[in-house]
Amino acid sequence: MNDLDDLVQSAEADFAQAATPAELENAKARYLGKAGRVTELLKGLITLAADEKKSRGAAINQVKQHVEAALVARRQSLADADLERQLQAEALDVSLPGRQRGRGGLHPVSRVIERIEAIFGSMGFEVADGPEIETDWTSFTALNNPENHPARSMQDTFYVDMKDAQGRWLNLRPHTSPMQVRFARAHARKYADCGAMPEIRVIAPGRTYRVDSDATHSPMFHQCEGLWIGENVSFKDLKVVFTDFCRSFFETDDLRLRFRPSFFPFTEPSAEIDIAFSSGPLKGQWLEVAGSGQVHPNVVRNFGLDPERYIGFAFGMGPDRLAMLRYGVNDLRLFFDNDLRFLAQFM
Ligand code: 2NM
Repeated sequence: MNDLDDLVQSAEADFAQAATPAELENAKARYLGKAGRVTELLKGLITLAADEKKSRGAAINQVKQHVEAALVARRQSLADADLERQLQAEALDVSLPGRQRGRGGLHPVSRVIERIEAIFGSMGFEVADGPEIETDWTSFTALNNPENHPARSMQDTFYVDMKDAQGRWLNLRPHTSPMQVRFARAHARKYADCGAMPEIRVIAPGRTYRVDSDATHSPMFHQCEGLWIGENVSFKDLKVVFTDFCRSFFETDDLRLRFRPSFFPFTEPSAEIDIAFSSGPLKGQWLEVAGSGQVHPNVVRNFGLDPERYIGFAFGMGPDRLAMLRYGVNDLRLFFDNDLRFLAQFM
């Protein structure tokens, strides 16, 4: 091996040793720099005779080209390695689930109420709204509760330590009927001079309050009452409307309804409405879902209407209980603890 071959091998070895671009440029200087080994060889040509200069010069140029090629190759492989390292470091696992913003959702009881509103809305019912603090008159008297009725007692109803301008005690409404009293009275007033009145068809959903607390009773609970008053509205209409509602709400025709005689001060006759599914986990079990009845003539009168002319029915149900049935929840209190681990299951 002559000195020129040795130089090429030595350069290749030095370049391979260089672990960084900076080390590589230092190694380059040792061969191709001003005082580098290839440069020194070229300088040495001066001392040679012309013919020798030509062949030796050509050989050195060959060496220079090999060294330069080795340098370029090593530069490239260092750059490749660097890129590879960078790609590894910045690698993304595109199969990981994205980080999303929490979307939130409606409370299961709110969803049930929206469902009730949509179903009754499709049957022409409006939705009433009203205050949660009511008066003795709208909560009890207008609804035909006698003065000494136990529902009026402090054991059953939350009172507010205040009276309204007419001197009536205020309470947290124990049912949503006061909204219907307000709605019916406003409706009756609106058409008072018309000689005829469009039917009242309204539901009243919302929060209600009673002194009661265990696994199936919460001091705050929800109610949704319905009212249909006209000149020719009968118990048959109640049966049709409520049967339709149950089938829509539970998304099955596979259920039976039972109207069981009962008593409420504001309706006469009155009936509890029970349903039984013909299949599924609750098959054959009678479940009480609502109270109902033909609105008492005294209540129709308190609506501002003539009970000889106007007649109809009302019903009341518990969205909380319907939510328990729909979502298979056995403790009512879970709905009101506001534990997101529980509530998030219903989004
Ligand atoms: C029920 C059961 C039966 C009811 C009565 C009225 C009104 F305003 F017409 F008097 N609204 N809701 C009613 C009737 C409520 O809840 C179990």
